[in-house]
Amino acid sequence: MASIDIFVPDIGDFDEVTVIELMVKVGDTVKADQSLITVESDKASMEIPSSHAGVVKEIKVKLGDKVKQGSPVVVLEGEGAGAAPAPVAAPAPAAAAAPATVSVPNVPAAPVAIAQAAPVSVAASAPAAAVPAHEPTALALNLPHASPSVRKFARELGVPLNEVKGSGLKGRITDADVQAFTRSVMSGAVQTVAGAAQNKATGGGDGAGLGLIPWPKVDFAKFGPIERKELSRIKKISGANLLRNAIMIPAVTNHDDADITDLEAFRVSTNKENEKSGVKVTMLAFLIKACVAALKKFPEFNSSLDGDALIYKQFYHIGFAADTPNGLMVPVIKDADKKGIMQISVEMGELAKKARDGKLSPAEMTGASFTISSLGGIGGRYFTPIINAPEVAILGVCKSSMQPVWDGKAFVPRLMLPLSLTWDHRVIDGAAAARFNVYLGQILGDFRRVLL
Ligand code: CAO
Repeated sequence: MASIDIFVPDIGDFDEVTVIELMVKVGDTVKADQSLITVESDKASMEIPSSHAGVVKEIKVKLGDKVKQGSPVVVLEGEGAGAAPAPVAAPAPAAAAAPATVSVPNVPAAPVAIAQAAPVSVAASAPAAAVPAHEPTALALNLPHASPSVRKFARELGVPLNEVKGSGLKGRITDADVQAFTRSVMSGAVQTVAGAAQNKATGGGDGAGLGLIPWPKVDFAKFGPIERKELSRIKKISGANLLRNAIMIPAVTNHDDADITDLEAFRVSTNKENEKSGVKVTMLAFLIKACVAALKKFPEFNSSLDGDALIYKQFYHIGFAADTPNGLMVPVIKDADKKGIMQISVEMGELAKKARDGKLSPAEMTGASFTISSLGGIGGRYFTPIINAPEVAILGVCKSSMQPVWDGKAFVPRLMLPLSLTWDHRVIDGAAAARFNVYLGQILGDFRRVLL
C-alpha cells in the first residue's frame, strides 16, 4: 500500500501562513481535491486541498503552526493514493508498485482562496483545480461565500457556515447573519444539522448541539506576573444573566441626541432654590419621567414576550443601573408615573445608597418594566446597553456636552445628551425605536410636553 506525503503547494505571494483549521483527522478517508487544512495570512484564508485520494495516516501540522510552500501537511495511505483526478505536474506515483513513501513536494493541489480581504494572488499550478479568484470556493467546494473575518467569527462560535443563509450581495454571509443564526439556535427556533442529529441520538435538547469550541485556556503567568481574584457574587449572577440576554435577544441599538440646554438650566436653578432641602435633582430623575411619557406613547416598549404573546404592562416601574463596589445592581423606582421629580430624586438617592451598601431588598430590585443605564456622571458618548430580560428595551445615557447645532440660520451652542436605546427586534421595529428616541428628545427638549 502506497503512502504519499502531501505538501503545501505554491501559495502565491505568502512566505508563511498560519494553520487555523484542521479539516481531517487520522483515519479519515479523503478524496482528491478535498480540503485538508485552512491557512490564514493577514490578508486571506485558504483551504489546502489534497492532491490525492487516500486514508489519512498522519497529520504533520497542528493549529497555530506556520507553514509555507513545501511544508508537509499529511501523509496519506491507501489503494487510491496517488490517483489524482486533476492533471498534475508531479510524476504520477506508481501506487501499487511502490510500497515506499512517495514524497511529492510541491504537489500542485491548488489552495482554495476562501475569500480575500485584499487582492491576493493565489497561484495554483494545477490548472484543473485552479478557480477564479472572485468565486473561488463556491466553484471548487461548494462552500458558502464569506470573508475571512466572517469565517473566523463563525469558527469561534462553532457556527456551521453552510447552514447560514447569507443576506449580503449574491448571498454572501455577513457577521450579522452569523449572529442571527447563533441567536436562532440559542432560542430554539433553529437547530443545526449536527445538533438535530445529536438530539435525535441522545433524546436531549439542552443546547449541546451548539458545538461551541472550548474557551481558550492560556497560562498568563508565562507572559508576566499575575494575580487571581474570584468574581464577586453579584458579578457571577449578573454575568450569567447578561450572557443569556446578550445571546438570546436579537438586540439593536439606536443612537440619538437630545437638546437638554433648557432642561439643564431648569435643573440647576431648581437645585439652587432647594439647596436647603438637601434634595438634589439629577438629570436621571427627568429621564425617568420622560421615559414614562414615551412608554405610554409606545406601549410595546413597556411589554414582555410570553411565547407568541406580548404582555403589556400598565404599570411604570423604572429600573436604573447603579455602579457599586461589588458590581452592577438595578434598583427599581416603582410607579414612576405617579411620582414627581422631587420624590423620584429622593428615592433614587436612597436606593443608590442601599445598592452601594449591599442593602437592597429583593423587592427593591424586581418588577421593572423598563431600565435606564446612565453613565452621564462618568463620561463617554454612546454605548450599547444589554436588555434586562424579560424587559424588551433599555435606554443608555452618556455625558451631555456643548455641541454646535444648526438652527436654520447659524450654528448655536446647545447642550446635547447622547441617547442609546437598545430594543428587542422580536417585539419592536426600527421605525418604532427611532420614533421613541425622537419623542424622548422632544420631551427632554421641552419638558412641558410631559403634561400633554
Ligand atoms: N451629562 C452630564 N453630566 C451628568 C449627567 C449627564 N448625562 N448625568 C449626571 N451628570 C452629572 C451630575 O449632574 C452630577 O454632577 P454635579 O455633581 O456637578 O451635580 C455628576 O454627574 C454625578 O452624577 P451621579 O452619577 O452621581 O448621579 P446620577 O443621578 O446621574 O446617577 C447613578 C446615579 C446611581 C445612576 C450613578 O451614580 C451610577 O451608578 N451610574 C453608573 C451606572 C452604570 O454603571 N451603568 C452601566 C451599566 S452597564 O455596565
